[in-house]
Amino acid sequence: QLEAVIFDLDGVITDTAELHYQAWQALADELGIPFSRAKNERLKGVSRKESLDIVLEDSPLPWTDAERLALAEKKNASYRQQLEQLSPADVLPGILELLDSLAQRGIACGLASASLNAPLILQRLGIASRFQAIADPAALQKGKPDAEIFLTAAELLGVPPRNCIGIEDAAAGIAAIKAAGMQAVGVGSPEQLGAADLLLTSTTELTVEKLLALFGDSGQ
Ligand code: G16
Ligand code: MG
Repeated sequence: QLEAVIFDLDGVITDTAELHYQAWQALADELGIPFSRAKNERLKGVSRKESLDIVLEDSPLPWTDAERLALAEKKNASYRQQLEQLSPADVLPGILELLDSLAQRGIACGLASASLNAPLILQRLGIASRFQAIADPAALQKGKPDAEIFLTAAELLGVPPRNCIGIEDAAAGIAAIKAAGMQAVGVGSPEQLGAADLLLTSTTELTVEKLLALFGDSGQ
C-alpha cells in the first residue's frame, strides 16, 4: 500500500539545472576553462564536489583540495544569488496539485535531493511545509545511484521502502530508487529512464491516480 512519495528536487519539483548551469559557466569563464550545456547535462543529480571535478577535467592545472573547496564555495555563492529569483511560479506544472492530492489522502512526502541548498529552494518555492522529511545529503556516505538517500528519507518518514514511490528525472536516481526497493517513477525520456516502473514525459502527467495504480489500487 502506498504510504509515502519521495521526490527528487532538480528536474522534478523545479528546474534549478539552468541556474546551476549559469553559475558553473561563470566560474569556468573566469578560470578560462571550456564549459557547455552538453557538459552541464553530466552534472544533473551529481553532488557539488563531483560536479566541480567534472568541470575541472578540462583544466590543465593540478587543483589542490583546498583550491577545489574554494572554487566550489565560489560557485555556490553565485548559485545562491541566482536562487533569490526563485518564486512559487517556478514549481513545475502538476506538482502543487499532486502535493495537494497526496496530503488529502494522508500520503506522506519526502525529499531525496543531492542539493545542500534544498531547504532554501523549497522555502523560496513556498512548499517547504509540504514535506515531512528531507534527507540531508551532507550526512550520507554515498550519492545516487546508491540507495542511501531514498532509504534515509523513508526512514525519517517511518515508512518501509516497499510502501514508497520515488520520483526522479535522472538515470542514477531511478537506479537509486530501485536499489532501495521502491517503485520508481521517471519523468523524462525512455532512453535515459527505461528502468522506471512508470515513465512519464512531463510533470503535468503526474497524478495521484497513476501513483496508486502502481500498487494495484484504483483509488476509488
Ligand atoms: C541537484 C542538481 C545537481 C547539483 C546537486 C548539488 O541534485 O541536480 O546538478 O550539483 O543538486 O547541489 P548543491 O550545489 O545545491 O548542493 P537533485 O538531486 O536535486 O537532482
Ligand atoms: Mg534531478
